[in-house]
Amino acid sequence: MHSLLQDKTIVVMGVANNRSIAWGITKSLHNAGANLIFTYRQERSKQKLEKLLAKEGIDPKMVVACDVEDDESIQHAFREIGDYAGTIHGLVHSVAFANTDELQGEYADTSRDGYLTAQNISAYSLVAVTREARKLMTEGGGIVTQTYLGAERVVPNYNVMGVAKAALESSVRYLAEDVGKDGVRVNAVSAGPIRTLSAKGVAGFNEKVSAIEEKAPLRRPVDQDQVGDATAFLLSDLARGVTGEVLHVDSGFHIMA
Ligand code: NDP
Ligand code: KAL
Repeated sequence: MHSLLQDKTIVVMGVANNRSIAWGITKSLHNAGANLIFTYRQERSKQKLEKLLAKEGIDPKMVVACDVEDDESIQHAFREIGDYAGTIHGLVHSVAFANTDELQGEYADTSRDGYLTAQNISAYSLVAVTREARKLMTEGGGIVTQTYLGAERVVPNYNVMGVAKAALESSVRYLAEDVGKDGVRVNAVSAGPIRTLSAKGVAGFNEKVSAIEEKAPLRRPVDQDQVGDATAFLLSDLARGVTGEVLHVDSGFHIMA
């Protein structure tokens, strides 16, 4: 396992704290031998990240600020990464945001601003970071984003985020075609519900975990480590024939009627 991503340099976006899916991914990538670079938005996330890395004994290659709402911030971050690290082999996109008041009630009530915010941060950001990251993937590579079943089906309260995730999943396919000629693969993991900072306080979350425990073939909840290992697989040569794919890591919940 330790050699799966040996000598690979991978950029991880979206660690906010120890519950973040991106933190589960970090541990899997580290165990697989990867060198890691991190991006963060809020200073608070950077502090949490640095504490976690120290505690886990992970020595990051770089920690760089990157607000995916801002093209200049993205370009600046990847220029710094290129200048310091040179070639990268992977990118993990684990970032999403919608206003809390749009994550309840009817989707029909979504405001134009709220719609655009969700699309901007949660879907367009993958397009923008893929464009910058591919320039540094001179030896080919893998890009993995995080999505949810609400992209495919109507999940109460997920609303505007479901529509943003539908755009994200479609972007995975279109981007896979664009960058495939450079030997870069683009895939998504569709995770079951995991209690993270983002999930905190959003309506209907607990019921979603109960539904997995009752209805999913494996009858147990999904955790960050399971998503981490699936992401490590998709970034590795084991998945060299896989691109444009959405891999469900949800105890099989999505196959049930
Ligand atoms: P977290 O709250 O731990 O992570 C969300 C991250 O998004 C934070 O690190 C946050 O950074 C970052 N972020 C938000 N806006 C921006 C921005 N403008 N620029 C840069 N970073 C930004 O939650 P999760 O780990 O749950 O979420 C990670 C991904 O997993 C998301 O795409 C989510 O939709 C997806 N997902 C989550 C599931 C779950 O059940 N938790 C299920 C399926 C998918 P900061 O705090 O520094 O602003
Ligand atoms: C059906 C589910 C129940 C929950 C409904 C909506 C969940 C939306 C996810 C979205 C990413 C949440 C937010 O954007 C929260 C935001 O409005 C407030 N939180 C923050 O600003 C915190 C501090 C920062 C760190 O968060 C972000 N995002 O920056 C869906 C469940 C079952 C599965 C989930 C949670 C899916 C998912 O996409 O996260």
